[in-house]
Amino acid sequence: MKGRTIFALAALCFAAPLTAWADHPGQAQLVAEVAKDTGKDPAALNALLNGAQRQQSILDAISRPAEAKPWSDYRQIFLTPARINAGVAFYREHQALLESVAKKYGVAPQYIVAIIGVETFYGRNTGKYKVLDALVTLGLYYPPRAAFFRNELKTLLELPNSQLAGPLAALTGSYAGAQGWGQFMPSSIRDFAVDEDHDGRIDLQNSMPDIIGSVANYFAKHGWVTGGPVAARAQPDAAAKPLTVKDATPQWPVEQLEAWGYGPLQHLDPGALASMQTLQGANGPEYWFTFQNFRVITTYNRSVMYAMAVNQLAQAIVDGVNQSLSGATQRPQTDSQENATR
Ligand SMILES: [Ca+2]
Repeated sequence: MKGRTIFALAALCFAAPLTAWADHPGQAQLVAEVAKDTGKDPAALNALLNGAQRQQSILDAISRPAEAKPWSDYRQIFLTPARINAGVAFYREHQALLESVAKKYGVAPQYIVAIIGVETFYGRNTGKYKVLDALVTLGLYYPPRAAFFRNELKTLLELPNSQLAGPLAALTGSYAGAQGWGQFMPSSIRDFAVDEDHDGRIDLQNSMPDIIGSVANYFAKHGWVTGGPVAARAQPDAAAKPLTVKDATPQWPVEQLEAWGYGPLQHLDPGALASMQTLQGANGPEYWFTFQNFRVITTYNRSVMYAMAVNQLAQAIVDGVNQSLSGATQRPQTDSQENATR
């Protein structure tokens, strides 16, 4: 019996390299689909996928329950002096590029800076996981989100090399497979990334014009309103009508919200469509009119706290740039409404 087991093990060891034992579940079907869509060589696709590994650390990361932090705690993660100051420095270093790209796409430059500040601390933390491992693990070994991540894996395999920051097998990113300074998923690279420096490649890791242009184009394609407001504080009166708000979609004119008891703390266009968001601040609930551009930020990450952190970081960066330029004539482009949204 013992002898036979050893023999069987030895046979397995010799046989293993000759078989397809390393295939991931669903790999053959995936390779067939990608090869059909793109004409890519199935053998090369299989080699790529066989080099990818299911990573337990990725499954652990995505399964970790999200902490339900109140806004007052969440805000402190992103609105730190270090992140604000680095954003001001980034803005000044890339001011000409930022403002020309923002103008071209009709968006506000400080929001581009704030997105990459919140996502990766201005490129310092773009992620250490292999993107292929991340998407193989979540697309093929994580049933709760398999439909989404398998599609992202397929898209990654279908992207032309000219839209990747390097060889596909070597790309790194977040545990969810997001890449570059703006943390784009493969479908966002395909649909929204741009070759802003016109070198024939899209490189969201190394080309500052491509990084900035791609975030700007993402905002523009998701409906950013040029010069439009983002968010403004409200002061509800004691009899304010309770509202059920499920997301950041603007659904009531400002004047309707005012009639229901939500007074704005600054002048707002009475006809502008707004949502009314409640956040748990350090001194109790905060009420916010939020507008279309706020909703656009939530397409990047659906969390209302995320969008508010981006909004407030953007404002803090503008304030810092203006202070550092005080006395000089050149000031960053801002919009009076946006500038008064804190
Ligand atoms: Ca480029």
